Amino acid sequence: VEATSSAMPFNATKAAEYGHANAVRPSEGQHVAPASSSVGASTLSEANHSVKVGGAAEGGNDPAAAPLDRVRADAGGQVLTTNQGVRLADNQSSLKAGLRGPALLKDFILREKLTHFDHERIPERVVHARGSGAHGYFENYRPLTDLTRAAPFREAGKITPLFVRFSTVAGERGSKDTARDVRGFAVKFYTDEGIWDLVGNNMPVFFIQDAMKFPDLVHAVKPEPHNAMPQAASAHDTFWDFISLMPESIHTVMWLMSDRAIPRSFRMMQGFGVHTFRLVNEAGKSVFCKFHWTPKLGTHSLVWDEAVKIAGADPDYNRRDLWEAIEAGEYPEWELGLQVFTEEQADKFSFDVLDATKIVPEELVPITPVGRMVLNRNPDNFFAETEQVAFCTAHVVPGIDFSNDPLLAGRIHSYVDTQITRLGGPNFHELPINSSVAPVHNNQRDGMHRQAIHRGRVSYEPNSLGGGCPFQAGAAGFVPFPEPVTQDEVRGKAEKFAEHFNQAALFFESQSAPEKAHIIAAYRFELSKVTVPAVRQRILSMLRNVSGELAQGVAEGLGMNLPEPMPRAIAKPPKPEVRVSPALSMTAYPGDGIRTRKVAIVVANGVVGEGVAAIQAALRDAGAEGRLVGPRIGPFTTAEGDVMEAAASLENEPSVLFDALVLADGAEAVATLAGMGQMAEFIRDQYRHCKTILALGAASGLLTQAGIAQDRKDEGVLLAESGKAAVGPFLKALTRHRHFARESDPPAV
Ligand code: HDE
Repeated sequence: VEATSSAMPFNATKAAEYGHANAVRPSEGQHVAPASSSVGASTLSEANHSVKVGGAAEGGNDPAAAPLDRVRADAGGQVLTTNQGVRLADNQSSLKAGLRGPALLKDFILREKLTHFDHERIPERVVHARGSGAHGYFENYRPLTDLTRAAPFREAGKITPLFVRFSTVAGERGSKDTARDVRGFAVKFYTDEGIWDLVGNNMPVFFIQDAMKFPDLVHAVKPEPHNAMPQAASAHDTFWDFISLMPESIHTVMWLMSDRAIPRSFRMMQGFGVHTFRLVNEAGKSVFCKFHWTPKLGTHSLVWDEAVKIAGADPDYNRRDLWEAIEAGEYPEWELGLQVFTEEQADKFSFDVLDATKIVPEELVPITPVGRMVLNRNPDNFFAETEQVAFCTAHVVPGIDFSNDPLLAGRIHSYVDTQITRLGGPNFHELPINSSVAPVHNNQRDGMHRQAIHRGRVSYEPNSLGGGCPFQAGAAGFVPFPEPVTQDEVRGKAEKFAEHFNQAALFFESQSAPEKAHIIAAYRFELSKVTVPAVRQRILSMLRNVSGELAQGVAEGLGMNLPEPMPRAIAKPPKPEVRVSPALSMTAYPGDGIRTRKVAIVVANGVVGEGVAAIQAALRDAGAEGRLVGPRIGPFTTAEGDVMEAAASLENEPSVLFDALVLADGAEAVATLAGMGQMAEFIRDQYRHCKTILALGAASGLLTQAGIAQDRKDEGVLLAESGKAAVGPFLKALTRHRHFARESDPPAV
């Protein structure tokens, strides 16, 4: 078989070594040294030299992209082969002894295909199994060299490529996106000085204080081991049993019961590094630091009834949203902010900054914006990139260091360790998505799936045979912050770790009225799924230490009496510095405008086309989408005699997949829709989920039919005669996203 330059041989490097790309056999004794500048001839790690970009990166201009070219495979115009490059004559039938005879063992082609297929799956992540990823970049605003020598923060305008993976925690790889859960927010920075993974969550605190408890927490929340139920849900006995015995978890559970646990979009949630980290500057001076990502689109969430229905209508809801936004050029963006404080400041706080169940309120240490992250490229291949990406908290670069947070300590071990099982050995750093854009040279060798072909005899240091290379970097390398340690070895916790309720109360008291109501409803729902009354009772006794209003509301919802408050671990808890922090409410981050919001414009034959066109154009101008939804998909004739295409139907994209609703005018269309049960359901869900509804002309009858009578009209339910007149008020109402003033528990509609 002759390899031609148009049909690229699989291993171009090898062919080149023998002198020309068409070579089929090496000539005797010939050896061609690989040109050091040629990507094809170098080792994988050498090939990953950073291609640095000054200034702001354009859409898709990602310096981490080019190194991946070496492994990108495109089959366009290519012949089908086995993994060994043998061309396949027939990919339809196995080899048999006669047309009706037995299949033959010597059919290596069938066997290779089935064997590979049998091993297509790798173990899913033990937590955060379900995730979605995207490429992008970080752009630094100004030099932070006084604080840190970390490469991404060195110059103004500096661009560092990155890959982000968002995830749910408890559900399996194929579970739904809209489970009530923490969301992972993991960022891999491909810095000039190596990989830095900031493996965070969309909530700034964690359930436990010490890594020792992590397997227990995960076992408690995962499906129960005897019957593997429930999938992707914390609403079951074992989770709440564990929580009821772990008062340190209550602060994070408050966040979990809030709307933060059901984000409208990955693009509309905050991210947090959670732990206290260290920044270290060139002079070796260190400060403490907490990392915050704030989305440009603001923080927005679903409501619970909606999240439950979306799980059926589109289990890929958040994944699709991220994918479609990036495909449409609506690149999601976050601002990175730092809370920087000294050890002396930290010592004075009423809480311990090494305790991951605590935040540092912004009132004590404000957040300083330092740069922005833009996600501008979808992965080429889900498995190769999003599934195989390996985030590890141990991956830090010079200028970033750890604090003594005991939870972080466990993570520094756990993440590298888990990849060895999940990705099949210690060479996962060579997978293209994981490999550094800074050169990698060391004396680590061999192991399963080694890609690099290390040359020469030397795989030890010190050496003279290799000219002493690779050599130590000294002060230019990673130098750990020399934190003094002179204490006895103990199992235990520092005193301030024993206070569990102050910040849970701070969180609840900082919420708006609708947010508080949603938290109470979430506790009610989750605990209503708990079958053991003693567990519910213990949670209620815990909640009494958080807020009387909360405990009372939950108890009423469960038909229970309030028990005594849970005894506190310390009799006289320290007074909190802050009792209300507005930044803890999602209302603090409304975001700018309505870009990428999806509006359903319901049409049928006989619809008044002029109104539809006016609304659609206005939405387009505002960066939102007006999607035509019909009794079925396909063409419809307007009252004016034009043809409109419905992209969706009431059946295939139900109400919960839209942020707002427009009911178009036209007697014939309204009559058709009035005869469809799904229409009333569609309207009722829009209303119940507090979305903006606009009815044009005769369509107001559909509202009445759905039970939204005159006395239920509010600022989010708009009536108008013409589309043109309605545009202004409609867009204004849409900017508010939800109209919680209409909400009641139980829902009136
Ligand atoms: Fe993780 N966590 N974790 N975690 N975690 C994993 O690593 C672990 C914790 C977080 O998109 C695992 O590669 C321990 C806190 C994210 O690939 C595993 C402890 C925070 C992701 C693991 C924690 C996180 C993971 C599973 C306590 C927020 C997904 C697969 C000591 C700051 C990353 C894997 C991705 C994944 C262990 C606690 C966030 C098993 C032992 C706190 C976002 O190694």
